[in-house]
Amino acid sequence: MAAQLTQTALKPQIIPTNAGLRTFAAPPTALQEDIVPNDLFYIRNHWKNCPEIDQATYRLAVDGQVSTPLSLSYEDLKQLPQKRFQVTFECCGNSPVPEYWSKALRISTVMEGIKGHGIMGNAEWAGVSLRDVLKKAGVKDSAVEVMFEGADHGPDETVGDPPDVTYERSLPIAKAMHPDTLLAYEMNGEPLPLNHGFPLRLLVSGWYGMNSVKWLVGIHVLDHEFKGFYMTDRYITTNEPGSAVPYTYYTKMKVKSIITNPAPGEIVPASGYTLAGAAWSGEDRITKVEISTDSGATWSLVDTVRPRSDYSWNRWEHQWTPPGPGKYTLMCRATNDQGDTQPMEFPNKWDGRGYGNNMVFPHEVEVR
Ligand SMILES: Nc1nc2c(c(=O)[nH]1)N[C@H]1C(S)=C(S)[C@@H](COP(=O)(O)O)O[C@H]1N2
Ligand SMILES: [Mo]
Repeated sequence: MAAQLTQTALKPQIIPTNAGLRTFAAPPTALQEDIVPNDLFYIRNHWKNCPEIDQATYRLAVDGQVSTPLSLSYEDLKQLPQKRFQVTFECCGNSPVPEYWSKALRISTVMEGIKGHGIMGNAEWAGVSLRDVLKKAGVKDSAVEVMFEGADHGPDETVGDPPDVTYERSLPIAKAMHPDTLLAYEMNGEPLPLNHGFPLRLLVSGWYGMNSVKWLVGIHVLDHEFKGFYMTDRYITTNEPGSAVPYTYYTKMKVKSIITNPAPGEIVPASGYTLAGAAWSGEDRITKVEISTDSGATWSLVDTVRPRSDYSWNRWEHQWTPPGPGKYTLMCRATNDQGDTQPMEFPNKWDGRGYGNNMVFPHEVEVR
């Protein structure tokens, strides 16, 4: 019995990031492998209980600016041509700087999971092109956006107001019609787990996580911009005072990279060590990853950047022989094919939310 308890304690588990048990981060070691296993993949739910949908009676409504409104069963969706590929995504609240740990979450206690970069993951997804479903319904010329309705609703998690709001997000028609925007029913070869949106979720390849609506029950084609609560009151950043555009609405993921090896607390041997990590940039390509082992004073190109698979992160490695025992601050910095490089500091300082942090992160290590 005692042995069994020890075994359970050693098994890596997702880590709560808020007191309401709505968000769980992947443990740092789960980000060391190419694919994050389903039971360690981060969970971001707006309400504690997720909807339990019966696959047999499930229907997906497709309506609005279409010539033929549809009501599709799980089996109907399975009949359509399948697409299967890897997609990395992160919550736009991933990697908040320490000043925002409690502020962004409106809690006084800092939960362990909020530290680091665990509110992200990479998995292999299978499903159908949203485009195929929209084409079946016949999108009218009047269409501007497509709104996605989740089955979950309730009072807003932080302030309780609105008292009953549904998780709904929209996409511009061009992204909705992109062949790699998926309606996913499988995650790493298994039916979508309950917490990840069973039986069906939207998967907006290359974009921040909040766009990928889980427990998807409605696809509504609109002739106007959708102004729902989770579009206009959440997941935005107030721009610097005096900016021409007042808000940033997060869409495609910004260029970013992290160090995964060594994991926090892991001691690096003085004889040498292979540093490793991941780099990604939404729809764009990573062209360069640099590493610094002296707090950003000097930089060199990492030894190896592995090609990404579809929309996955790029894994990278770098051989390091430390000058000697002691404490070091490591950093990695990625650049994409648009010429964007990670900033050295948190980019949205004036805003209280902590979203969209793609800064170069200090990674403290001890060499013995
Ligand atoms: N219906 C619904 N979809 C949702 C959410 C939600 O709470 N309800 N959370 C969103 C957010 S903020 C993120 S980051 C991702 C997280 O997906 P995951 O829990 O599968 O990792 O789902 C998005 N889709
Ligand atoms: Mo999120």
